[in-house]
Amino acid sequence: MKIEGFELRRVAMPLVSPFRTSFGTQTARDILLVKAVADAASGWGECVTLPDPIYSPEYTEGAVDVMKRFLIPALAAAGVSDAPSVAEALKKFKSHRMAKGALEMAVLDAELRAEGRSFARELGSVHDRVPCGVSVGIMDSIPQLLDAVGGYLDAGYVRIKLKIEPGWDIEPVRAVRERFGDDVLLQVDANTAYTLGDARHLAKLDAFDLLLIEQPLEEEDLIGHADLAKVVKTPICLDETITSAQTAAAAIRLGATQVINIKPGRVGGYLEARRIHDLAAAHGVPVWCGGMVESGIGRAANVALASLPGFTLPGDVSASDRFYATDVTPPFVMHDGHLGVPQGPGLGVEPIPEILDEITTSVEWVPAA
Ligand code: OSB
Ligand code: MG
Repeated sequence: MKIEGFELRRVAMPLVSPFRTSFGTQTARDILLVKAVADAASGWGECVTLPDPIYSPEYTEGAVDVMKRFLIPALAAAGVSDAPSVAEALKKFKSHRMAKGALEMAVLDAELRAEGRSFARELGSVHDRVPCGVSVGIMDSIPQLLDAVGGYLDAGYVRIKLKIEPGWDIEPVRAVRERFGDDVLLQVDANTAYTLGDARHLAKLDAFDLLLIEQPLEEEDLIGHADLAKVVKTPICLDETITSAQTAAAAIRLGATQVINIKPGRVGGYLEARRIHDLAAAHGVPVWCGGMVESGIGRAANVALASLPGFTLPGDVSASDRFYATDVTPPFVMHDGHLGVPQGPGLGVEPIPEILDEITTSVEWVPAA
């Protein structure tokens, strides 16, 4: 396969409702889609950066810049023609994993489409559908939260994740448990909003039988998470901290994480995501697939990944309409709390041309030959 270049396309997608986390509120997604154009086929990638470096050090304008200035020229210079050589060719550039992951995803999609194989088959899928969890933002009031959670449970979501921060933690969890009962699979995500000094406070969550508490402390604080795990009985699950199979191995060894949230963009792509899945499985550590409010492009690949055998907990793998009234691909629709795993070549889905045109805010062609 000869790669001719990459199309970098920005699309504007309004959210159905504001999504508030401890690091900020999103009302729309400005998504960078990457199309790898090769002689054999074209493929799509989605860069999961946010506009500001507030979840990860990466941000969308930075991703565009590093792709154009360094990553795509390096792929061209190395004559990269398949997905496994992408990470190798880009290794000399530090970090920028979301940017690298988006390019690798586009090349992988092109390669698989040319070969007529699906992401699911390539990654090692063992299920034809995956259970859906939903990430519920911080709200202005508890009644508002209970309405939102009730709506998601009625829609069929099998697991609820509540975003928390200091001042919005014990009471919202208590209220959801009281209203919806002990059988609901429930977990929380702090996005680094606490310090080790909050250990006693966080231990109050132990009363609510949560599946896990996600990323309570700063991303670099492995030791803090290991210490916290000795005070809090609820399993700790790292998100932001896990940037590679290497950091995952360190976190497991130190006892800093009992469960892992795997987000392909954060770790540099689907191939590294699979390595983390394999490593975790070898250590008996459950994993689940995280989300970055993806369009149908990223969602398709996440659903495929979530169907690997080690993904034993429901992920932040929701239907398109959780975030978007109009998705760029045919929408992912939930049936009985599950999404079907796409089985067609590559991602198994493609942008709908008219919708893509309508939501595109800019397109740039970067030759790789
Ligand atoms: O921490 O998991 C997170 C969204 C953007 C950035 C970080 C996170 C999230 C989510 C939403 O929780 C996940 C989704 O796409 O459903
Ligand atoms: Mg998280």
